[in-house]
Amino acid sequence: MKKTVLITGATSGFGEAIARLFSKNGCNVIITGRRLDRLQSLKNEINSQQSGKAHILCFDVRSNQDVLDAIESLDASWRKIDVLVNNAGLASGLDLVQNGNTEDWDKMIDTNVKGLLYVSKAVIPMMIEQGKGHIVNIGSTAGKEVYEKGNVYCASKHAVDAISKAMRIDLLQHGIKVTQIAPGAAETEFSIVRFHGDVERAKQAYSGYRPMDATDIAELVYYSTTLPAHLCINDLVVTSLGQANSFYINRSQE
Ligand code: NDP
Ligand code: 8X3
Repeated sequence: MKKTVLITGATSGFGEAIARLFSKNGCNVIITGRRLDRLQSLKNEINSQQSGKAHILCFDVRSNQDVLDAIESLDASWRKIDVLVNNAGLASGLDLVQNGNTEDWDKMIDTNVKGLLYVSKAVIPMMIEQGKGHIVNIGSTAGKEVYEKGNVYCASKHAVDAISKAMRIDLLQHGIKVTQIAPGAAETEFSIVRFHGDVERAKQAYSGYRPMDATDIAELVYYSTTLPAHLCINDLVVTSLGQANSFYINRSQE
């Protein structure tokens, strides 16, 4: 029986790479995000090239009603979700707290924290009914440390850290695994979004060292979900060789 994997934020970066890797390995993937054109081209690619199949759910994780409607729309062949990857998220802006833009704050908290909770709440009852499942939350080193101007993004990822620990406790009785993967810097569209479309500024975040890329994170998500049934990676912090933590990056390749 093929596994079914629901990935939020599959239109770009980590989520897109995760969808490709799981479908390549024979899993059926439910790919989600707000950009329907990207979801459609990823679905076409997966359905024509990979052994797993793709199904699209296009919704904004910030709307609880849209999340519920999307999950409710799944027919029986897609409702047995084995793995949920809570990946959709963003940083918006990089400002001192006293200069922060409250629209940026709302976006980060509503997406990274409330969105993750809404999707989880919609999917968990299916996993409880099955008596198994695996939730992988994409946190960040920003959920382990706080850096200058990171304020609200760091707070949102500290919330993911806390929610992951709490979910593991609450779901223990149901045999549902909960893993947090907390990456450092990886080159995706993340910094372009953080800097509101400023591509040059985004590039500078990765200058002088080799950051991780989306396929690195996909490999770790896949690894953590293919361990023996009795094992669960609780928390996995990962950076590239050039990064020690949020503060120390060896940019000597400038
Ligand atoms: P990208 O910007 O490349 O991808 C972000 C994904 O999230 C997109 O598919 C986007 O889809 C989706 N998304 C954003 N907002 C929403 C929303 N409101 N509703 C639904 N989907 C949404 O960034 P990454 O791949 O790098 O980021 C993925 C996750 O990894 C995020 O949670 C991020 O915080 C985390 N992370 C990233 C790191 C990095 O250095 N890149 C390091 C540590 C953690 P769409 O716009 O189509 O809705
Ligand atoms: C993304 C990594 O260092 O920008 O979560 O916080 S960082």
